[in-house]
Amino acid sequence: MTTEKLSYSIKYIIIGDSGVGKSNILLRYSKDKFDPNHRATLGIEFVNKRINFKGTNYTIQIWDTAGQEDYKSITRGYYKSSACAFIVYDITKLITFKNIENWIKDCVNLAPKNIQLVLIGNKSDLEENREVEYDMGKNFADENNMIFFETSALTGNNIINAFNSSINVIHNNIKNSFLDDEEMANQGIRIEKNGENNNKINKKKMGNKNNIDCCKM
Ligand SMILES: Nc1nc2c(ncn2[C@@H]2O[C@H](COP(=O)(O)OP(=O)(O)OP(=O)(O)O)[C@@H](O)[C@H]2O)c(=O)[nH]1
Ligand SMILES: [Mg+2]
Repeated sequence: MTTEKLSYSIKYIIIGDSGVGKSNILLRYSKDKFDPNHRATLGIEFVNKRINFKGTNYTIQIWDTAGQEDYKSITRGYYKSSACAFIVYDITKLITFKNIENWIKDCVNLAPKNIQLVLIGNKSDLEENREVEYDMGKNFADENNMIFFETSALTGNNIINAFNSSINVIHNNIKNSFLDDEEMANQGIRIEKNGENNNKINKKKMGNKNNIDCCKM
């Protein structure tokens, strides 16, 4: 029997239309910051955030994708081996909610079948411009087995809750041994021993401040 303390690396992907606030959700979660300008993500970027959740160490490796159509051929390559997908719309733009179905189709076609889906209605601070009612998001999420939160990357509302509730599902799956090693690997969950991260790609071009690594691809 091993006495090594295991930790886990979990791959997340954030998808959704351009401008819904994907990069700012990640910025808020990883650095507790907000960028008022829309600097469209070009291709794909990732951030590693290390956390302790219920006594277990996790590296949450979050891949932030470009929402712009031009980059789809690049970003589609990053769905595989993801344990969790955040699918984001903007509560002030109905079209971004309507497009959620297309983003789910991409997940069904490209991601592992047991991927945990999280539906995020972002920009909840802009109540006066709301086009998508809370219940529309909640009902859609319930029908499609998704976790649901309305968030604001601007105020930080519900950002940590959204990550923690998805980590909780994955944590329970791991701790209750619902997944064997192969299923974990297929779902982007990597076991790390003594804090060693074996993924060579992650070590490329990484900064390392405050438990955060990041990289532009
Ligand atoms: N009021 C408000 N504005 C937000 C919020 N989140 C993002 N924004 C703004 O919306 C714009 C787009 O945000 P981004 O995070 O760049 O959007 P994105 O989804 O990453 O866009 P792409 O990289 O092009 O796919 C920026 O001007 C942000 O400052 C929010 O919660 N509230
Ligand atoms: Mg972006």
